[in-house]
Amino acid sequence: MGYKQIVNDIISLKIQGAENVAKEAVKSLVCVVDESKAKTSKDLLKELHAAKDELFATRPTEPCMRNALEYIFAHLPKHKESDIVRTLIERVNGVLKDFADSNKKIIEFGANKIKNGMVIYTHCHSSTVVKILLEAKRQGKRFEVHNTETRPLFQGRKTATELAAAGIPVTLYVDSAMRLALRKADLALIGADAVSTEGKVINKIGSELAAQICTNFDVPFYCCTNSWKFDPKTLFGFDEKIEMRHRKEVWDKPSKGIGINNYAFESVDSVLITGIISELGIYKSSVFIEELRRAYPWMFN
Ligand code: RUB
Repeated sequence: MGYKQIVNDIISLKIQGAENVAKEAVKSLVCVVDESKAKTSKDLLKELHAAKDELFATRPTEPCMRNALEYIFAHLPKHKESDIVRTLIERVNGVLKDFADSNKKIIEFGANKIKNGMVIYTHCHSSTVVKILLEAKRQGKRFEVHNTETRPLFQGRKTATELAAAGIPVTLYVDSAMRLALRKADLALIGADAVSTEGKVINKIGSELAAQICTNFDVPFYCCTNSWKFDPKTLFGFDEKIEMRHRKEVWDKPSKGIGINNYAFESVDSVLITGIISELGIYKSSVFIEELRRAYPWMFN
């Protein structure tokens, strides 16, 4: 797949979910190098920086992608082309390895939360949550999943399809039946697109509603995420931007005079979050931020 194809697939959500977006974005830099006709190292760097800006703009609520790209660009040499390419590839592989290592731990910690006989609720499609559920199944645990379809683009169907293919009993609900989907749940696991310095988690629209319903029914509500989703700009008073997608995704040809809001994400208040399941362990939001500061000091600089 070429660079432009990856960009288009991220925009159209063919590639979706924070971690998949970040992985494909960093890999697309290697495509930029492969496809480049630049004659000088300066021109190559210019192309790479233009790609970075274009990738940033594809999905505005994706600090995992931004952190990964910033990390790669932070130490790119400025002169010899072979040095630039070598460092770029080393860093891309480094990011992918870090994601893979983190995943192993998140999957282990998350699967430990799942017990025989549980009903587990999830929303949208988080590759992290799906992997936790698959691992619990692999360990021989018997449980079922209730999930919501996630209008307007129905990522919930993707989740349900992947779980059913793995032999996990799964029941899909329309979004407005979220309360019913959660009434019999023992545990809610959702993903994360961003984590703010106040310990808020930004995830698919509907996530805070789910968290509020969990509070009513006393269902533990966990967000499953790697640490790269922390957004450092929230340290300095900038709010995480919530992506507003095209109205046509909601209603192709509405009658004249109808306004449509198509927010892709919303912020879940930290008081509603039982814990954040990350590679660092399972912590309340505020403790997670402290642990993060210890493990990834560069994110705070
Ligand atoms: C996907 C979504 C996912 C998070 C986490 O939204 O909200 O829960 O991105 O995913 P969209 P992961 O479909 O709009 O990208 O755990 O795979 O990083």
